[in-house]
Amino acid sequence: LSMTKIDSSLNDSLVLQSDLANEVGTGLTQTPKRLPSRFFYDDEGSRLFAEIMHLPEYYLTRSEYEILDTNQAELLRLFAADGRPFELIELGAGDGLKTKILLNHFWSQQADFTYVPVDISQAAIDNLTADIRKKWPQLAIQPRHDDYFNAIEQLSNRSDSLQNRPRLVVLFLGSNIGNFSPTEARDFFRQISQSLQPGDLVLTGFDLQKHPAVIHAAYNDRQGLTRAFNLNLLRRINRELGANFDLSAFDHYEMYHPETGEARSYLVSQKEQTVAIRDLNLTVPFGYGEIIHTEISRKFTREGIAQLAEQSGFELTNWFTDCKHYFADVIFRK
Ligand code: AVJ
Repeated sequence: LSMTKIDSSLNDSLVLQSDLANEVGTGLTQTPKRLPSRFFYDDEGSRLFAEIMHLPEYYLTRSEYEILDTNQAELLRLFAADGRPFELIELGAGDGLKTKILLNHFWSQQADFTYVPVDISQAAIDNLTADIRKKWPQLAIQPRHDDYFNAIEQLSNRSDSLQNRPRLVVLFLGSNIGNFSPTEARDFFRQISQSLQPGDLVLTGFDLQKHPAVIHAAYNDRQGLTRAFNLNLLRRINRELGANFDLSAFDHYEMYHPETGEARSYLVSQKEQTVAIRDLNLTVPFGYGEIIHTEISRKFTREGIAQLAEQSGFELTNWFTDCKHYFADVIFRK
């Protein structure tokens, strides 16, 4: 699991630059070429992803929305059990589209909680904070511009004593875990588990295995937003590392493999070409049809999720799904 140290006083294009440089340098000199999907989320990438969530083909968001909407009362009962205050820490909050359903309900029920959205995009966190302050001026919110790993590390360094501490409820929605390898996913939840106290909870979303055509379409939308999202990675490298990728010479390609549950995204070089990356003093040759692997969006089974909980020191206590059984939100209890 690559740990990215972030100085939250700087903006994300600055702080991740050396990390981006390293990963681009190694990823584009390997065969097959690859770039890590976490670099999708510069401000433009975060904006494009927010649009993807509204696409007809991108069922994940609607399915999870339905789950949270249907189960909001039950979730509040679980979070606020024993009448203890709770802290809702959302890793990768983005525009908070789905979380606002919960915030709205919790607020209307006068629940005693603080919302701590964490996101790698400064613009995303600023917009979300402004929106929430407008909708619910009295809601306690502590926004953090940070990456997941740092935010988790902070959980265990809290100064409040155990007795006075609110229950921590970590939200990790949207099947963001799908971008991790199985080992990374296990290590990620282990790290969260080690930072929590017994009784603390994680509410996390998993996209489930289903008809391959449904999954394939979600990453091949007709409007071409997923394509723009994927290509934006090259634009970012042009801007931040002084590269000269010609975006019109690369195409988007996605492939879902139902035996492994992996949806893989690629950028495809449409001709033989050489790209110069000034800041790395590197030229990268591309063959005709050569790919850069940019993302894995893993799809899960119920057994796989149960195993993940067990391997990372959690108990899977609740399982919520949408009416089509496309998606699951589950509670992992420490
Ligand atoms: C935000 C990681 C859940 O993998 O479905 C959307 C990102 N990539 N379309 C996903 C994404 C292409 C998304 N996650």
